[in-house]
Amino acid sequence: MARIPTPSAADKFSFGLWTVDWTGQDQFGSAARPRFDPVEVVWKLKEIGAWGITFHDDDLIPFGSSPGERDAILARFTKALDETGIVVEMVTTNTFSHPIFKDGAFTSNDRRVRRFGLAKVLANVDLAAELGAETFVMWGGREGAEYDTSKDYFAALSRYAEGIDTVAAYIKDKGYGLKIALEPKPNEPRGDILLPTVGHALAFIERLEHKDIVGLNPEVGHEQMACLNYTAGIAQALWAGKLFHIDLNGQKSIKFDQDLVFGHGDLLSAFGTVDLLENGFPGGGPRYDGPRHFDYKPSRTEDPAQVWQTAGANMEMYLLLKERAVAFRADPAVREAVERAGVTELGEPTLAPGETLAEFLADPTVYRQADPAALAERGYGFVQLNQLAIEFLMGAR
Ligand code: GLT
Ligand code: MN
Ligand code: MN
Repeated sequence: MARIPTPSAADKFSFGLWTVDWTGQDQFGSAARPRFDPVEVVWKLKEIGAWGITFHDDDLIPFGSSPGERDAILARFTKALDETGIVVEMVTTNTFSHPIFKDGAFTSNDRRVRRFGLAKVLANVDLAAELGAETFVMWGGREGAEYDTSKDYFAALSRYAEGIDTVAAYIKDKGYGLKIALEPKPNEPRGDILLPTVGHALAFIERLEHKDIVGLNPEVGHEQMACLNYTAGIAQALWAGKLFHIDLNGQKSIKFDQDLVFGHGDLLSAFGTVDLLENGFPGGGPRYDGPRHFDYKPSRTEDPAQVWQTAGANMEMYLLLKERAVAFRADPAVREAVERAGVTELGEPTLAPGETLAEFLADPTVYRQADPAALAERGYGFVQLNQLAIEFLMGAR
């Protein structure tokens, strides 16, 4: 008997309009499906149990639309939002499709392009605020280079910071409740993209004037394209107080950005991610309570009806993993293995309460008289703990 969980608005699942609406056009082939009407997408998302929708300015309002066309599109769209209760939780800007942005927007070598890009982003900030979004994602897919000789990286980072700070200052000036979430990616479409990983982006944010409202939107596949651990990445973003949003999807190893259904790539890593999102750090700490946002692409092989099955698959994968991760943490055998592994011991500060560095250095038992062989004796049992996790994941427990 299959036990398939049913998503509801309380799960806070959201989808990019560009995800379900992807026509399958890629580097090697033309569109394999027609586009949906955005109003139909809103109703379909409601039907399958999603809570929110996100979009790029151009996904909804085609580039070059007249003000009249823009208003008509927005009127129909917001009517569907009102009727369904679907929320616009995040808005982002397309600064990568039009050939204007072939060398980037905020970091194009051409200052006229940088000014055009900045104005496009600011106009979209107004739209995001108008629709009640909480997060403004910025993915700089064209901010980068193919050739080191083509880019002054110092100047590029300075212009990038100038751009983000200008947008943040505008948000504050207008009194909008928006937060900016930068989305790292190592490469594709550029040969190398600036802010390639969570770590690079966190370090970049620290240099910003308005860093208080700038955080991250890490994507599963983007970290995995760089051979990095997504769960560890979002953990560090949480530790830094910067996990503002997430893009969930699937990726199988280091290759082009696959944007598979969440859990259809590295399933064990997805389990770790859901465990962190739903159960938090084992010893407590900051939690992520934002949207569970999917940024995937329904494979080109799927027909329009199957697109909605793929969207449902993301939510189903998440809920199944959630159920497994919650059961895992509640199990007495797991708690015992966690204890044995010393996972909870790590929460204890290394220096004793009130212990000075001088006292620490003066204690001979710590180092000079310590018995390295005895310290090396301990077995941690990490493999058994991991085996338990997999047994839960596979439904054996
Ligand atoms: C693009 C990219 C995604 C980003 C989107 C936001 S656009 O599809 O591949 O990872 O999240 O700009
Ligand atoms: Mn991606
Ligand atoms: Mn993404």
